[in-house]
Amino acid sequence: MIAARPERMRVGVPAVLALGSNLGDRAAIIRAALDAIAGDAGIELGRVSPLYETPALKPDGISEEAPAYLNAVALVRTVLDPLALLAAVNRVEDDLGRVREERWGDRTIDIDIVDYDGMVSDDPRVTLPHPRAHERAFVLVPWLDVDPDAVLPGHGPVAGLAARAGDPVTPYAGEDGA
Ligand code: A4P
Ligand code: MG
Repeated sequence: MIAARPERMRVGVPAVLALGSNLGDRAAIIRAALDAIAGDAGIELGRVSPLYETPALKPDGISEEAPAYLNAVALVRTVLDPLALLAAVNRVEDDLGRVREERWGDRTIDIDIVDYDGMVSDDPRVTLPHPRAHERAFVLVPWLDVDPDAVLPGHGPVAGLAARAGDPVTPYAGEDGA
């Protein structure tokens, strides 16, 4: 009998999730979100980036008044379609006390789908890739940590995008992000 190659036994498709928190015990909340994602029957959690501290980006630019974020990126594989994956991560947000008030408002946890198997979609419910990921160092830098060869569909290699993105990201000393 020929042994199956490990790749063949993998199920689902790869996706990239971005996590951000700027309220409460940010590191603990991101860790709890990752645990909940890992516990979802339809999602297999892969590599998780370190945490980065990043000033809050508001619709009119970076705000030093708003609480700073911790951001991280997680690679997953999933058998869920994009809408079902979004519903799953929205449930995790809700369970962790996310309140939706203002756009880009402060939040305990935000989980975005950055990339879903290279898919391109302008569905407003789940736009792929995430429409602002290409210009955000707080997404690109941690993504590069977990996948140095990553490519953002329609925008090119993440390494080049990260080098061009201007927002400051600082490795978070308090945690290892795992
Ligand atoms: N939606 C569409 N496409 C997606 C996708 N690919 N992933 C829809 C996730 N959601 C997607 O999301 C609003 C709507 O986007 C949902 O109905 C969903 O169907 P939301 O999470 O309720 O609200 P939001 O996150 O405030 O809105 P938005 O426009 O997605 O915000 P962004 O662009 O994600 O920005 N600053 C720092 N330093 N770090 C951050 O992480 N995050 C934001 C949020 C702003 N500033 C930040 C950070
Ligand atoms: Mg969001």
